[in-house]
Amino acid sequence: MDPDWLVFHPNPTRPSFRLPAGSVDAHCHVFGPAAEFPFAPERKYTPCDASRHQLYALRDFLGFERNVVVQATCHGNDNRAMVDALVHSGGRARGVASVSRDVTDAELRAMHEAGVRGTRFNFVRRLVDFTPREVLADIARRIAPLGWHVVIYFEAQDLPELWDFFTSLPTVVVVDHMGRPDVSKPVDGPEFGLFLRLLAEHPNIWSKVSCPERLSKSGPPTYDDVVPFARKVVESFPDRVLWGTDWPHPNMKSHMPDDGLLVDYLPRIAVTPELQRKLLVDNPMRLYWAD
Ligand code: 0GY
Repeated sequence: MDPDWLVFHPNPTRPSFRLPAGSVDAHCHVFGPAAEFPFAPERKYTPCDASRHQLYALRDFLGFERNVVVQATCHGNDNRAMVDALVHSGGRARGVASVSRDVTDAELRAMHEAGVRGTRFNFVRRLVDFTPREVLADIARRIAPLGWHVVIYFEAQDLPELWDFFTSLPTVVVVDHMGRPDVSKPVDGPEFGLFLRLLAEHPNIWSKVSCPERLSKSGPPTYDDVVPFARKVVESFPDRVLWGTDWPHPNMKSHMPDDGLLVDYLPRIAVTPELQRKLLVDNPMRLYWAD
């Protein structure tokens, strides 16, 4: 089973930006190892193995203290690799799962005990098959009593159609990667304006300002065209933003980012120590380590 996308950067640069003490990498993944945790038959891509050992070595190298491990579509609703990473983290990792409507309360409770604090709904068509909204609404209703939130991943052009569903969710809602804006459009234009309005009008909606490497058209190493978008979100909603490396960068086909340089991108989008502390420490701690 050969991977069909690039392998993560083998020896990232040591960042020059010193992360605030207690920083959380709030969007990253573990994949396999496939021999132990097989990939889902319905997956749309096959990643390379990216183990918890490798993830935690990167955490220490970059200067993070904690991780939020997000279930990716290549593992479907089989959360075992992610949960295994949480239970071997010494309490330094929390997780976001992907579950089906028939998950039992006992299974949800066991995941909560392991450190899961959210479930992810993916609307990116190249990544998943369609799930009816009423199924997702049912899942949201089931996880809400645990205090979990919903992570949503979608593309900017689909926001108008998804708006009513997103704003009807009963939990905190975290948008992955700023709703994937088309950064060749203006930051003060109507498309990104709609996304900003989503957050302005709904105080339960948060945004990750991660993944310049996915959104950029100007490219590495500085991803200049994404900076104004992320900076705008950080400065408009400083108490509702999160950031993560997205290691090991699934599905990247154009280039593989240097994770150290991604850390060096941070002070360009969160330009004061206070904004950096909120983005990297206070906000993820409030959402994932409240207890
Ligand atoms: C990401 C982005 C991607 C993949 C997934 O669940 C996934 O497979 O989210 C992507 O291909 O854009 O956040 O990891």
